[in-house]
Amino acid sequence: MFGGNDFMNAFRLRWNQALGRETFASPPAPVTLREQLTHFGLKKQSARSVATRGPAAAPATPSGTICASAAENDRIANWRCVAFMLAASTAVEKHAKSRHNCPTDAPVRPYFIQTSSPDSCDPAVDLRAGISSPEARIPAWYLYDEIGSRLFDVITVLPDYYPTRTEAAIFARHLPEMAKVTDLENGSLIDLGAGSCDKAPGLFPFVKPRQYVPVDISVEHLRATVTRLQREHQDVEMIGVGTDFSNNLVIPGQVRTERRLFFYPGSSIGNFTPSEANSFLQQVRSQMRKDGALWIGIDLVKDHTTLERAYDDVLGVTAAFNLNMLLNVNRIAGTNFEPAHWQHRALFNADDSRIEMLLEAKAKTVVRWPDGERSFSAGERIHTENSYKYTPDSFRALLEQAGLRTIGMWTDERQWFAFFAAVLA
Ligand code: AVI
Repeated sequence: MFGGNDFMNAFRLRWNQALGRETFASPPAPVTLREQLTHFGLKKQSARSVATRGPAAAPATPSGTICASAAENDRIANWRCVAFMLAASTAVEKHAKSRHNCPTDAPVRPYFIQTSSPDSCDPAVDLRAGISSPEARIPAWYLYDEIGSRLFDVITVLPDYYPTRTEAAIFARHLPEMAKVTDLENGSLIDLGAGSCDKAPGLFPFVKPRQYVPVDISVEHLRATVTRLQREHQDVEMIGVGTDFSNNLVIPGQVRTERRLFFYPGSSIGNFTPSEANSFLQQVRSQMRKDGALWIGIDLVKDHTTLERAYDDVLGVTAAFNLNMLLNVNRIAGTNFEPAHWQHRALFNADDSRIEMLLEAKAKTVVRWPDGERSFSAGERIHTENSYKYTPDSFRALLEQAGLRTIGMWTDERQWFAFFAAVLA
């Protein structure tokens, strides 16, 4: 629950931001919830209404979301956020209490928390800088607009793209043993990058979580799926968390600290550089106690033809996925990329042990935006994604560097993919 300490810490943070202060000297004078709400210009609402619709006069906040970091530099928004958190914390506690006593036919509701804003900087500025750089690059997350996300779903079922299928086969075969080794029944299953939550519910019968915490960049991505899942699993408390965990993993105080199982499937850690992967693992470690564990999927090094075919499939879906990024960038950065002037490349860089996805200019081309341009000669490339491939030993070493100890590793017959279980070292 949004307990006293967590609440006070969050309150102090907001309080300091509202005052423009870095540190907090003494706690604010105690006042009643009603006084706080009136002071901040918020209408008094019922607990239920705050939990499901947000505060009546809050700043632009997605409905039903507990705001923990809107408008970082706007003092007024900060004051309102304080009030919102006060109201929301009361609502969440009342809601949780009422769940204990509620008649069995009452619907159980998940709740949702956005702990950081997905768009904290100006993406157009970053994108133009990356395109202008001598070694042009576009960050991989721009692959995932609406079309890109659908194309990625198709990629996961392509005959050439083996990781998703191979990971599923490892689960089908080894899940009971994995659950036995980790032994985290009745804990919190924290699903990092949950998306459409299509993998973690398959773990429920084995892991038997008390809480399910899907985490994604935006809580809005989770809302419909988690609401449906909650109906199907009424005994599991569900808390959807929106946060950009690639930079900063913040697990809110409502998530129980005991027996946390962090679940990071899909070999997405391969899209981080080794140093980003190290800091991500350290953050996971910092949110985990001795009784917790991490389950993480990685793609293993294998013959280069198989690797390159997985990222340059015969049907051209990955090529479309990569080229579509240019349309997304045009919308965000005001550029005039013409996808027909570019071709997809996917090459294995053995020195760095990674697949590099690139877009290569077919002929000399000039890309323009409102106050700038960049000329590309024929064959010049833009780097769009890395997908690192590990050996069992190199990944074990990466875990160790981050202070995590491997307690199990499961792989498929061809040793193409692996799932690691790790605990605090
Ligand atoms: C999301 N991630 C693990 C995929 C990968 O294999 O690196 C992204 C991807 N890019 C092209 N195909 C798949």
